[in-house]
Amino acid sequence: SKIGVIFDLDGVIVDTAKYHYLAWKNLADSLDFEFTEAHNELLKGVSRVRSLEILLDIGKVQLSEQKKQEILISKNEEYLGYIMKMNTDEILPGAEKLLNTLDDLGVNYVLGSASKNAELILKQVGLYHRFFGIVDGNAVSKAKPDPEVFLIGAKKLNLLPESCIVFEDAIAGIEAANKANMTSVGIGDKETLKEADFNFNSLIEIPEDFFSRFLSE
Ligand code: B16
Ligand code: MG
Repeated sequence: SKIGVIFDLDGVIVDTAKYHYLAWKNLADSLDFEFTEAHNELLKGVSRVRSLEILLDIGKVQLSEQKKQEILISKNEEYLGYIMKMNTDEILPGAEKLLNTLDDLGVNYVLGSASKNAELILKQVGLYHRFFGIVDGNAVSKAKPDPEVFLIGAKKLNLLPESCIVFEDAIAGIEAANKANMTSVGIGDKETLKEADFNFNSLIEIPEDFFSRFLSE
């Protein structure tokens, strides 16, 4: 196909942010500071290591490198416990329909996520086999807003960046897509994601003929 699509995972295909929140909150509790859902917004689309730095800043806590490494491991273990209980019910509304539309149009799609657990999460919700390729936190050296994750996605799709459409829920992700010279579609609050080329509150709102403008150009 002349176009391809790159999907972010957390916040677009599934809502894993709530599980990250549970795990980070337990950590904050153990370090004796408050970590709210508003704070959690700051961690969306951000890498695991960077998330910990932001969290410790919020709590004004300083830890040794070794302690931080231990925390990253135990946080992920707790998070994986939640992930292992996920099933197809947790696919966000509109996601499967959108993938079906792309299949019907013969448009390939890949994943472009910061998560190192992306493969496992997609398998849990039964969508892994549908993706043409996976680019995740294990494949990149530079986190969003660096465009690396999406540029690797374009290579997997065998397309130029300008032929790729990115679906993202995080500011850093929209910034990465724009830097990559791709079409950016913001999923979520329009004010927050105002840098996006297109905005929708959720995948349900994407019209059936959304891709025709790109296919006929
Ligand atoms: P992990 P996305 C991101 O996923 C999450 O939004 C972010 O909160 C998380 O810290 C990051 O993945 C890393 O996740 O700890 O599983 O490697 O939105 O890029 O799909
Ligand atoms: Mg996201």
